[in-house]
Amino acid sequence: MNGMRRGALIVIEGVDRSGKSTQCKKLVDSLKAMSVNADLVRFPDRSTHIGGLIDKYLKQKSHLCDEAIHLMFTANRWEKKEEMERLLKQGVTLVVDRYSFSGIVYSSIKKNMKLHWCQEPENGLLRPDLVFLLTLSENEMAKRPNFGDERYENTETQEKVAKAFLDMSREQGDWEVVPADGTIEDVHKVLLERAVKKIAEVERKSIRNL
Ligand code: T5A
Ligand code: NA
Repeated sequence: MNGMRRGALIVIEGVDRSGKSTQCKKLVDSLKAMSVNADLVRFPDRSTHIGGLIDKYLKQKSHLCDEAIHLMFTANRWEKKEEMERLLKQGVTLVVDRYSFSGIVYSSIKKNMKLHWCQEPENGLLRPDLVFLLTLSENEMAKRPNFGDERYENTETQEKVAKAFLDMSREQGDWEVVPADGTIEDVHKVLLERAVKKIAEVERKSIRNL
């Protein structure tokens, strides 16, 4: 690779309110402060045309059947793939706020939606080098309810989501389950340490697909 080091693809997943966006932002800021070239990516990316349709759906301003919205979330990742790959090859580490695993989990917990069907359209997207799964105890989850009006923001769905994410973490390598009950700083320290290690580990490895 002629001295060219690629960036790492690092994903943060977890139930609503587990602190994903907070941690993604802090991680990018700390990496930059350490002179690591890093950037933030988030899904859904509500700024694209497809993202606008997803935003309307989440705000319950439109109805779409479960299959259609599933494929839109996936398409929202596909439309970013080339740009993400280009950045990684240029040496930029990408910290991603939700990814394919949210897509699979939130759809497959719905009635009549099969796990395999939900996984298939994600195949061929970039494979993360590291996935952090932020978990909350039931006690802490109850302290962070503050649900808004968006779809999926209810206790029943979140319990199913938490279980589905944990099931998924057992089947995958490169996943780190991180209890996120602690303070923002405590959780950040754990993520930063693991991320720095991973960035050094993958810089000469090729980029893989899901
Ligand atoms: N979805 C998403 C799909 O169905 N399919 C898909 O393919 C994808 C990608 C929107 C919805 O879309 C679904 C999943 C979602 O239901 P979103 O835009 O990521 O996805 O969701 P948001 O509502 O923006 O984010 P979350 O609700 O998931 O919250 P976060 O990002 O986990 O939490 P964060 O960082 O915003 O923090 C929440 C609050 O907790 C505090 C923060 O200050 C904030 O007030 N907090 C803490 N408090 C105490 N201790 C800590 N350690 C704390 N960390 C944060
Ligand atoms: Na978020």
